Amino acid sequence: MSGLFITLEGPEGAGKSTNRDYLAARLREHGLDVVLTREPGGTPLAEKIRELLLAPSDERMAADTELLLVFAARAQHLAEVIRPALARGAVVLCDRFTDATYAYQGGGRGLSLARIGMLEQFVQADLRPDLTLVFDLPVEVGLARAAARGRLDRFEQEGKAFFDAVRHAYLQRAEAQPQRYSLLDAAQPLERVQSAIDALLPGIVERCHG
Ligand code: Z5A
Repeated sequence: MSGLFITLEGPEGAGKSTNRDYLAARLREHGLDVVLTREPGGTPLAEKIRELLLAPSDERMAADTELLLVFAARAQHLAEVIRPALARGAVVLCDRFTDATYAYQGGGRGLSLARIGMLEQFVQADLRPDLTLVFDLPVEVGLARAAARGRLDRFEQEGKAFFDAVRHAYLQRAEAQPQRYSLLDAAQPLERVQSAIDALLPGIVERCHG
C-alpha cells in the first residue's frame, strides 16, 4: 500500500461530508490523486446494503444483523474501491469507516468491542486509517442540523442517550490514540473548522509525498 487512507468521523450533522469535499479540493490543488468515498456504501452493492441499514422499518433490526451488514458493505468497499485506490498511490478520503462501528454499534448499541475487533481483523486484516479527523459537537447541535434536512433515517430516530454514547465512544478513541486522530471542534462556524483543517494540510501533503 502506498497511498494515504484518511477517514472523517463524528456524530450526525458534524460536517463530515462538507469538510471531506473541502479537504479534497485543497489536496487536489497540490496535484494529488484523491478518491472520495463513504460508508456504509461506496460501491453499487455496498450502497444497497446502506439502504437496508438506513431505511426505517416495521421489523426491528437485531444489533448483530446491523453489525454484520456494516462489515459486509465494508468488505465490498475495501475490495472494489479502497484497496485498489491505495495500491495506485491515491489519497482516499472516506466519510466514516470502522470508528463509526465502534461508536454506533459498540457505544450506541452496546455490542462487545472485542467482537467488533474480531470482525475488523477478519475484514480488514492489517489495514487501518492513517489519519482520522473526528468532528466533535454537542449532540443537540448535530441533531438540529440533521432534523433541518427533513425525514430522519433509522439511526437519526434514536434518542439522545444513544447519541451521547456515540459521541463518548468517539472521544474515547481519539483520546486513546492521539497519533492517529485529530479532534476538531465542529460546533464552530464552518470557516473556523476549515481553518483548523488548513492547519493540518502541510502534514498531510508531506505524508502523501513521503
Ligand atoms: N453507521 C453505523 O452505524 N456504523 C458504521 O460502521 C457506519 C455508519 C460506517 C449513515 O451515515 C449512518 O450510518 C450513520 C451511522 C451509521 N448514522 N446516521 N444517521 P452518514 O454519514 O450518511 O450519516 P450522517 O452522519 O447523518 O451524515 P450527515 O448528517 O450528512 O452528517 P455530516 O456529513 O457530518 O454533515 P454535513 O452533511 O457535512 O453537514 C450537515 C449540515 O450542517 C449541512 O447543512 C451543512 O451545511 C451544515 N454544517 C456543516 N458544518 C457546519 C458548521 N460548522 N456550522 C454550521 N453548519 C454546518
